[in-house]
Amino acid sequence: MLLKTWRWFGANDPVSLKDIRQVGATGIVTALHHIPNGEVWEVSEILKVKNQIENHGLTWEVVESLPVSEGIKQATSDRDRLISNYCTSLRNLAACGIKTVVYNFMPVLDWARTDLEYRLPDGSETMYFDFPTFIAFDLFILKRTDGEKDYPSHLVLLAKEIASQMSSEESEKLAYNIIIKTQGFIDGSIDGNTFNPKQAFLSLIDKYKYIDETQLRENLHYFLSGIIPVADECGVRMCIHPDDPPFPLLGLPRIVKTAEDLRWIIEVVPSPANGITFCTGSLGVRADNLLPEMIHEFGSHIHFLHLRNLTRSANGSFNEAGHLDGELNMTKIMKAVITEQLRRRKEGRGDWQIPVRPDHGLKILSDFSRNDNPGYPLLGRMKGLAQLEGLAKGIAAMIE
Ligand code: DNO
Repeated sequence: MLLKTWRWFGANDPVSLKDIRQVGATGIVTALHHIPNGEVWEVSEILKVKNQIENHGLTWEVVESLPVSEGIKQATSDRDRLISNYCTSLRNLAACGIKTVVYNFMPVLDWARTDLEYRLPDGSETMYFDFPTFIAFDLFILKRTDGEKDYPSHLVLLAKEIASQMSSEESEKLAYNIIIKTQGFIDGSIDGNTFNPKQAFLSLIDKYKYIDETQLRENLHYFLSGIIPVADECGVRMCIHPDDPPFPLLGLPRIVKTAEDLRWIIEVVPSPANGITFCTGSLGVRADNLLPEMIHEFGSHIHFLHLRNLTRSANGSFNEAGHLDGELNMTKIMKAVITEQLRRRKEGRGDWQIPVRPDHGLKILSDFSRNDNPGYPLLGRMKGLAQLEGLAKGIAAMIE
C-alpha cells in the first residue's frame, strides 16, 4: 500500500544503500549533494547515482532537493540564468526517469532546531525547537540589528533572560547547530569551512532587507511560471516543501505555512505538476493546520509525503515525537492518505501510490554509538517506517 522511501545523503551518509535495502524501503530519496546550488545536474552525474542505487536493488524515487538558489528567491539580475539551469536539470532528471522533485522556498535557513539532543523520559533523544531560545540566538548571539521588532515583546524578554544565563560555550554550540550542523549536510550555503559563519549568515539575511511576504510570493510566482511548463512537458511532479517551522524567523519572510499559502501556490500556476510535499511535522507545528482535512483538499497535488509527529509546547515551541506518538493524529492522517491513494487508483492514475518517507526519527538504542546526520538516525527511522507501514496495512484492510 505504501511506496516506502528513505532519505539517503549519498556516499558520506553513515547509513549505506545496503542498510537501506534491509530496513524495507524500496525507493531512495536523494540529491546530487556534490553539485553547488545553481549549477546544472548533468545526465552523466545523475546516472552515476542512479546506477549506484539500482545496483543495490533500489530505485531513485524522489529528488530531495533540487535546491532553489538564493538569487531566484531574491530576484537578482541573474535569476533567468538560474531558472534556465534549473529547467535543464529537470529535463535531465526526466530523461533519466526520475520524476518527483522536492524544493523549498525558505530564504537562507532551511529547517531550524535549538536542541539536537533533547532527552525523552524513556532515554531516547529527539530534537527540540524552543522559540525563545531561537530568538536569543538571533538577537543576542547573532546580534542582528533591529531584530526585536520581528518578535512579540514578551518573547524578547524571555530570550534576554535565556541569553543572560548561557555560557559562551553554550551560545557557540547553539549558533553552530543552527547555522551549520543542521544545514551543512542538506544544501546549506554555509559549511564548517566558512570563515566567520555568523557574519556570513548575517550578510545572507541582509539581502532580504526589502523582501517581504508579498515580494517573496511574487518571486515564487515568477519561478513557478518558468519551471512548471517544463515540468509539465517532461512529466516531472514538482513538490514544494513547507517552511519548518511554519512561521517567520530572523525577520525573513516565509510563505509556505498554511492551507491558504498552499492554495495560493497551486492556483497561481495551475498544473498537476505544481504540487506539494506534505510534511506533517512542518505543517503540524501550527494547531490551525488541520492535516487530514488538508490532505483531503490538496489530495491530487500531493506528490510526496513526509510523515512524522511532534508535541507542541508554549510559544510556538515543539519537540519531535515518535511517529505514532505526539499530538498529530497519525491514524487520521494515514486514513486520509490511503483514501486519496484509493481514489487515484480508481481513476487509473499511474501515480496512485504517493512516495512516503519516515521523516526524521528518535535516537534509540545503538543509534547512540553511530554518527548519523541530525534527525536521521538509522534505528529510530526504521522503527518509524515499520510503524507507519503497519498502520497503513491495517487501515487499508479496513477500508478497501
Ligand atoms: C529536514 C528536511 C528539509 C527538507 C528541505 C526540502 O530534515 O525536511 O531539509 O529536505 O526543506 O527542500
